[in-house]
Amino acid sequence: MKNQLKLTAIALLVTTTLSACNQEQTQSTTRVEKTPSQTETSTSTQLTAQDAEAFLTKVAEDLVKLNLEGSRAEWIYQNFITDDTAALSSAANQKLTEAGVRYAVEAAKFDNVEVSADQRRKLNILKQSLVMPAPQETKKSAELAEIGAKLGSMYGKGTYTTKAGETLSLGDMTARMATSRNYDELLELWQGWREISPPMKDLYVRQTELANEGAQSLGYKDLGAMWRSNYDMPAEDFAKELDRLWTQVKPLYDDLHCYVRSELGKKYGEDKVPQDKPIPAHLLGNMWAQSWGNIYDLVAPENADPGYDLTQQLAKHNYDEIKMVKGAENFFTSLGFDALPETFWQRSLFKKPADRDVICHASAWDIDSQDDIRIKMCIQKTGEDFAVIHHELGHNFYQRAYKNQPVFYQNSANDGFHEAIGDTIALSITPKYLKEIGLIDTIPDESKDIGLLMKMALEKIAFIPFGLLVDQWRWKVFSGEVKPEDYNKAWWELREKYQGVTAPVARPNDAFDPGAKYHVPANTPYSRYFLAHIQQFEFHRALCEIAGNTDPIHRCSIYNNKEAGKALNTMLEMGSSQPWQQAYKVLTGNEQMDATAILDYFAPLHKWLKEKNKGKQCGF
Ligand code: X8Z
Ligand code: ZN
Repeated sequence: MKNQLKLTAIALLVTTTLSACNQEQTQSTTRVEKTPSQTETSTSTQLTAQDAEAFLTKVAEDLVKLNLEGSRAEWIYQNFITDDTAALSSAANQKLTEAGVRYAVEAAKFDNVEVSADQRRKLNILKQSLVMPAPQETKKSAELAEIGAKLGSMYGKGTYTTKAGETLSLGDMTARMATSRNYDELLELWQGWREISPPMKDLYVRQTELANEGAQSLGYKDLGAMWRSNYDMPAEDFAKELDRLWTQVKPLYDDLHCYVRSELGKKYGEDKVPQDKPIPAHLLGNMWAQSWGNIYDLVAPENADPGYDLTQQLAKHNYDEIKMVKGAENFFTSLGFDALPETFWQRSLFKKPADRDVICHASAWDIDSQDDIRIKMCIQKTGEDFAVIHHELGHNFYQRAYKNQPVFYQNSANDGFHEAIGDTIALSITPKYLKEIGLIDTIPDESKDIGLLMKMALEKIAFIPFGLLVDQWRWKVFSGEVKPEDYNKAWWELREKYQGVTAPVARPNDAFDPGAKYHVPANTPYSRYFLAHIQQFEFHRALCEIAGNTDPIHRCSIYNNKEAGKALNTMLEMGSSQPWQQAYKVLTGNEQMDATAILDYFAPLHKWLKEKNKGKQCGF
C-alpha cells in the first residue's frame, strides 16, 4: 500500500489513517512551503511552551483532514487498482508525506524549548512518525510517491501463468502451496511467484535513496535508524532488545526445525531434504516459509493428533466469509466490546472481486478516526484465515478503543501492540471454545495436546526468525551495508542464518526475492510482527490470569470473560498516550518484553521435541 500517512508509527500520520496494517507513510516531500506557524516560529528567537501548544493544536486540526482525505484515496486505490487510482493515491500520499516532513521539521524547533511532558511526547511523535520521509524538494517527493504506488500495483496485480497455461493469483498459489505435497509442483509455484519482483528492483533502489535522503534531512543516520527510533528507547537499544528476545526463543526454534526437517526428509527423501543443511523453502506449506501450520499433517505426532481440522469444520458448518467475520466479531463482543458498526459490513471487502485488481493482502482500516472502520481481505475459507480475521479485527477494535485520544495518540502503544491484539484473541480459539460455538463436537483428550501445541508452534515459533530477518535485511539495505548488487544474496544469507531455510534452486542474477513479500514493496516495517509474537503470549497469559483460568495455558480461552475484556480495553484505550512500557505494565505487570510466556506455553512440546531429536544431527 502506499502510504498513508502515518505519521506515527503506525498509522498515524498523521495519524491514523491508514490502516493499521498498511500503514504507510508519507512519502515525500516536496518543497514544502512554510506554514504560518513555521514562519512564525522561525522568526521568533525564543519559542515557548505556548508556541508549542499553538503549533500542536493547528497540526491536530490539519491531520484529521489530511488523514481522512488520504485514507479515502488509498482505500479506493487498493480496492480498484488502475493507473488513475494509482495517480490519485500517489498525489494524496505525496501531500501527506510533505505535511509529515513539514511537521517533523517544525517539531524539531522545539527541541531546546521547555515544554510539558505531554507536549514533548506529541512533538517527538511528529518527528518520528513517517515511514518513508521524502527529501524536501517537490520533484523528489513526487518521485517517491510515484514509486510507492508503482511498487504497490506491481505486487497487487501479480500473477503467474503455469507451464500448463493456468494463470494463478497469489491467493490461488497460496492455497495450492498449503495442500500440495508434490515437490515439483511446489517448486514451480515458488519460482513462479518470484517472477513478479525483478522489475521492482531498480525502483526499490531509487526509493531507498530518496527515503534515506528524507530521513537524513530530518537528522537520522538513515531510514533504518529512523524506523528503530520508534520504541521509547534509544534506537541502538531496540536492535539489542530484538536480539535478546530472539536468543530466548532460539533453542525452541532449533528443536522445532530439527524435528520438521527430519519428517520432511522422510516424506521427500534425504536427497531432497539433506539433514545437515537448511530446509528448501518451498516445502513448508507457505509461499515464504514464514509459518508452517499447513504441513501439520506431515509432522503430526503419532497418537497425539487432536483429530479435527478447522478448515474442514468450517466447511461442514457452512461458514462463508461473512459468517467467519461474524464469528470473530462475536468473540470481541463476548468480552464486552461493542458490536461493529453497520458501515463495517457495508464497506469492507471480504471476497476477492472477479473483475478487477485489488490489494488482497489483509488489512484493517480506520478511515475517519471515529467509527468508519473496515477490513479488506480476500478471505479463503480456511482455519488459517479464520485466525487472520481475528488478527484484523484486533486492529479495528484497537482503533475504536483509542479514538477519543488526541490525534497524535491514536495509535498503538508500539507497533507490535497493534499486531498482537487480534492474535491474542485468536490464542483463545481452543477446542473448548470451538465446542462452545458448535464448530466441533467433542473436546480432544488432554493426551492429544502435543498435537495442538505442534500445530500452534508451526504457526508461531516458526514465524519468529522470519519476523526478525525482514528488517535485518532492510536495515542493512538502508544503511548501505548491503549494496544493490548484493540485495538478493544478503536476503538468502539471512534466511539461512535465522530460519535455516534455503532457496531450493540457484536464484537468477536478476532475482529480487524480498520484493515477492508484500511488506517490502508496501514498505511496511516488519519488526512489529516479531514483537507481536512475543507480546501476544504475555497478553494471553495475563488475560487468562484475570479470567481465573486454571487449565494449562494452551487450553485457556477468555471467551465471554468480561473482566478480561475490561483489562484489555484499559490498555487499548490508552493508545500511544504513554510510553509503551506503561501500557504493557497495565496489562502484564511488566515494563519489559520477555519471551518466558511463549516458552512456558510451549514447554511440554519443547520437552517432547528434545526427546524426538535425541541422536539427531540438528543445526543448519
Ligand atoms: O501482514 C500481516 C497481517 C496484516 S497486518 C495479515 N501479517 C504478517 C504477514 O502476513 O506477513 C500477520 C502476520 C505476519
Ligand atoms: Zn496486522
